[in-house]
Amino acid sequence: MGLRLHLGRALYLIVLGPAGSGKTTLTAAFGGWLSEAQEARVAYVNLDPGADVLPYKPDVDAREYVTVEELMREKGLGPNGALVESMQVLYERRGELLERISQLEADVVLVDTPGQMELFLFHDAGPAFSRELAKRGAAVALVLFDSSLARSPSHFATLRLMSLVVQLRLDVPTVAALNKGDLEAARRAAAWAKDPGLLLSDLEGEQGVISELAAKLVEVMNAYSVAARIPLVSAKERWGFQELYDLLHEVWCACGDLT
Ligand SMILES: Nc1nc2c(ncn2[C@@H]2O[C@H](COP(=O)(O)OP(=O)(O)O)[C@@H](O)[C@H]2O)c(=O)[nH]1
Ligand SMILES: [Mg+2]
Repeated sequence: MGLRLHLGRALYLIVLGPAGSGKTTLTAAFGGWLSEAQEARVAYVNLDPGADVLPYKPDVDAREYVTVEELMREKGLGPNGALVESMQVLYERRGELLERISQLEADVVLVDTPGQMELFLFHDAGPAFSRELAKRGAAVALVLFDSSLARSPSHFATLRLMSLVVQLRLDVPTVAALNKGDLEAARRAAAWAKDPGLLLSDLEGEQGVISELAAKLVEVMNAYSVAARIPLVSAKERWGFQELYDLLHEVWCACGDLT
């Protein structure tokens, strides 16, 4: 089908989310779906220097430049110190990495990020990569949440808030998705994602200042999010991808028009 023909340039999809939300699993699964169902040319970038075994074959891999393991061994750092240091190394070598990323012959470049989202987000590395990718193509951030962890309406609202933080830090259009939709515990989060009205009425049913704050936040998020819809997906069982794709398509076509 040739997405690139339609778009005129590559889509860089930066996959973020809290540790264990399924970034790496989704990168592999969604990449496979894009190449099969959409006949897209897909490339993979791993920006997680702490990754062990990956379920996809990275075309560009941060671990060629630095690994958390070697920093711990060679510099005697603890795990957190090594993670922070590894972000610094990626930041300093971003020119080389970005050069290689720009050379990829792909319609969609999936960018997997460190297990611990805050490392990438709050270090200069994250914004530097997103800014540079946005110059080279259409850059969109995809924030994944583990839907089984959003059990109360206010907790669900804080997840939404996180995607707004990502948008503020990375300065690219940001789309949220609920992952692990196959789990029984995902049901309630799925219902709130589908129906913002239900979320607001359930928030009203919650007690205290937190629920009031959360209700206000939902209003703000609805006003500022590029995409209010939150698709439910399962990276493990590989479903929900068409809905996710449609949403991304809307967003990247809009950002294509703006530049
Ligand atoms: N049930 C279920 N588990 C998932 C799904 N996606 C990822 N996982 C599991 O969640 C854990 C963390 O996944 P991973 O992709 O490594 O998360 P990351 O830290 O965000 O990269 C692994 O055990 C995955 O098998 C999903 O859609 N459903
Ligand atoms: Mg990962």
